[in-house]
Amino acid sequence: MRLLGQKVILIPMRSAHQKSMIPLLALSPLLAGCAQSEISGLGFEEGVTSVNDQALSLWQGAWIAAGVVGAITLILILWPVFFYRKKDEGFPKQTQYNIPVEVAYTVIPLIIVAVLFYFTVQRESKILKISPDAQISHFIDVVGFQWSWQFKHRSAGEYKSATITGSPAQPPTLVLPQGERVRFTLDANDVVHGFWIPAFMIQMQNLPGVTNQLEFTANELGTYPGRCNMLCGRNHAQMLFSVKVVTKAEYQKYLEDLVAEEKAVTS
Ligand SMILES: [Cu+2]
Repeated sequence: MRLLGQKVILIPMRSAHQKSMIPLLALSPLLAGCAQSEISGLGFEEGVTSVNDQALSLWQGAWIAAGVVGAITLILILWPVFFYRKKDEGFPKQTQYNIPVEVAYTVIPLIIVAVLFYFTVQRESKILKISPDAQISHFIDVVGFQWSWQFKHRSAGEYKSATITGSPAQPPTLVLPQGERVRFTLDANDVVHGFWIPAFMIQMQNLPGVTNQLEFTANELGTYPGRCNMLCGRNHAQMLFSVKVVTKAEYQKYLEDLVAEEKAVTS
């Protein structure tokens, strides 16, 4: 179409309905990847391990507390913006040395930190509790080294130990039995590493010369990514591993195969 010598391109107008659909459509691929439980768990699922059972409500509570504090702060910022706009050129009334206000903004953050601290310590002490050996089904040593992991499965029936050692080229898999309590003993050969399984809401450091211990039960079958989360050197980013939760029978079979492999190599 030409109007006064200029070419005019007609662009069809989108209806209001179409416009309102755009953000929803943009979000749908993101939301489609999330299970309902992941949304309510703010990125984490309930019941995946015994640690999730303790840590998830702390995670949700901290976000709710942060949301409430954020909303109150936003209201306090917007309130003067809308209701106390500049009305004249006069210098506004000054309220410095207002003791009640200064006491309030000192005491309120202290209370928030104290409440978060209390619940964190309470959950952490439950998560880090070490049970009597008789209540533990399996013992696994986790050794971090530059730049991979070694998992040594101990006290598995008649097997003394079965070991899997990874490399940056071949990241190892940590196989765990579903529903059985496992005690992990964490060590490092060289520098500090961080044993981290994000979906299980756990991370604990592997320290040279110090032995750390952690126990949990993996409850959901599946494969989960694991990482080192301490910057431990040039190839830190390659310190990947997988965690595979299998049935008890599959775990026993896995140990048998691992022992057979070790025997074949050493004989
Ligand atoms: Cu590392």
